[in-house]
Amino acid sequence: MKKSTQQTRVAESQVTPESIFWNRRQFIQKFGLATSYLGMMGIAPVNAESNSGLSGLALKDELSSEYVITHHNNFYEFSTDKKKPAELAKNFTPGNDWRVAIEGEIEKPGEYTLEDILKWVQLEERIYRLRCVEAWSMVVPWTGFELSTLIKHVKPTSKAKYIEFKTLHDPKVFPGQKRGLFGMHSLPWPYVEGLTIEEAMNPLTLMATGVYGKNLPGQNGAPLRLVVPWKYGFKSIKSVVSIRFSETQPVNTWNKRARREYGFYANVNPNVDHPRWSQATERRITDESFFGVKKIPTQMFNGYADQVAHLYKGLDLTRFY
Ligand SMILES: Nc1nc2c(c(=O)[nH]1)N[C@H]1C(S)=C(S)[C@@H](COP(=O)(O)O)O[C@H]1N2
Ligand SMILES: [Mo]
Repeated sequence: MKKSTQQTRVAESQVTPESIFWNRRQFIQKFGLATSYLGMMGIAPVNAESNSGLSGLALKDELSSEYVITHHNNFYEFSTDKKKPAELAKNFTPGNDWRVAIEGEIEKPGEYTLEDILKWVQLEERIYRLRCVEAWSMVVPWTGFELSTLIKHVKPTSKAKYIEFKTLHDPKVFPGQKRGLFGMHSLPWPYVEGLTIEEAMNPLTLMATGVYGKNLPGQNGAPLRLVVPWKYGFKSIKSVVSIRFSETQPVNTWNKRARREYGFYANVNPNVDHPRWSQATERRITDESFFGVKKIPTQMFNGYADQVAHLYKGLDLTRFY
C-alpha cells in the first residue's frame, strides 16, 4: 500500500513550477481554505504574473516521498537514530489544545492554544528544500502559516530584536530526554532555537502544522514547528511550546553543544565547510532507500538567496556561520 500511493504522488509532482506554487497560495487566500496537496494539483492555472519579485522560488526539484519525510527524521527528543522517531512518536499526537507561551517584548503576551493561533493566521502550502547540516536534503510540501502574521498579531515592542523558541521538555513524552549512559543527555534540554526579528518576519519563514496535506506527525514536530528553508535544518525547531521576544541573542542548543561547529545563523552556505566535512554538496533523499544517492551541489542560502541575501549585507558569513 505504502509503495504504490507514494509512487503515484511523486510521479504527479515531479515538477512543481512557480505558477502552481503561487497560484495555490492565491487560491487559498481567496477561498480561505487549505486544500490537500493532490486536490490543488488539478486547479493550478498557468501564469504566476511573477509575483512581487518572488522569483527564484520556482522549484523543479522532485518532492521527497511522504514515507521518506516521515521515516527519516532528526528528533533527538525521541532518538538520535533517524529511523526511530517514526516508531517512538506513535503515541505523540497532540491536538489543537497544545499550549504555546508567547511572551517577552510584546504587547499581548499570554499562553495561547494552537486553536487560538490558527484563528489569527491563514494556512497555505509551501514546497521547500530542507538542507540538514549533515549534508543530506529533502524537498517537503509543508502546510503552515507565515510566522510574520503571528508576530504582527502579538505586537512586538521596539526592544524585540530576536525571537527564542523552545521545544516541549517532558521525559514522559520524549524518551530521548531521559538520562542515558553515565547520566548523560544527548543534548541539553529543552531544545532551543532563535532567529533575528528580521529573519522571523521574512515571508519565507513558516510555522508548519502539516506535511503532505495532513497534520504533522509526531516525528516531524507535531503540532507546530518552525521552518526556515535557507538555514540548516537544526534551526527548524519542532513541537514548539514557547516563543519569546527578546532584546538579546538567544543561545541555541547546537551552538551551546559545539560552538565552533554550529553557529547562531546557520545559513546554508556551500563556501563555509563544517569543521569535519564539506558543505559544497548534498545527498538528495527522495525515495525510501534513504540513501540519497543523488549528489548535488549545495546552493547559497539553499537556493533562496534572492529572498534573503539582503538580511546579511555587511555580515562576514565565514565568522557568523
Ligand atoms: N526539537 C527538535 N527540533 C529539531 C531537531 C531535534 O532534534 N529536536 N532536529 C533538527 C534537525 S537537525 C533537522 S535536520 C530537522 C529535521 O526535520 P524532519 O525530521 O522533519 O525532516 O529538524 C530539526 N528540528
Ligand atoms: Mo539537521
